[in-house]
Amino acid sequence: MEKQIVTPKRSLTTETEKLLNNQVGKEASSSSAYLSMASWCEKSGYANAAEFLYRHSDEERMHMLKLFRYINDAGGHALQPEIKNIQHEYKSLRDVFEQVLEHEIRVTQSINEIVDHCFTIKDFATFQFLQWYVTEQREEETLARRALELFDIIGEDGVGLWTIDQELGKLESFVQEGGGASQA
Ligand code: OFO
Repeated sequence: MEKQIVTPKRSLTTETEKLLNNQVGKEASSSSAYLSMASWCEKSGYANAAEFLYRHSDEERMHMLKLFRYINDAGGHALQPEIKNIQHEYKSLRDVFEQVLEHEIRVTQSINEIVDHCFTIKDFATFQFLQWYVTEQREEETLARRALELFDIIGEDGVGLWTIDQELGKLESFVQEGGGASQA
């Protein structure tokens, strides 16, 4: 009997597809968490912190969509994630930014695991695609760390919180202009 040759329809493995969809969920929940934080900051009178987090919520949605489109382009099936357990109340402005930093560190670890997986199985196309996220995470962690440092540098007493809120409004341009230590 003649041997049948099966041509694979895609190089994306099921395992990689699952990991990428899982990351879609993480980016979507980042977007939702930052939106919720933005709302809390806005109603608490921290207008600049709110704007910062509204922008970041949009950015996270863009991160999600970039992955989403990649999965389908690579022959997989991108799945709309379900977002649950959104926190609506925060102890303080500092609590918000502590959570942002913890969140970004978890996302970096998750990206690193997928990058490692892709390298191991020699999926170099996805490995290369993910380099954008590697760079992005480094920037996002720097930004979150700088935000948190403001609380220690300025102090929260008196007009401290008001000043911190003002400085949060300038932080992105400061980091983009090379104020972050990650620019080495
Ligand atoms: Fe998508 O970078 Fe933050 O989480």
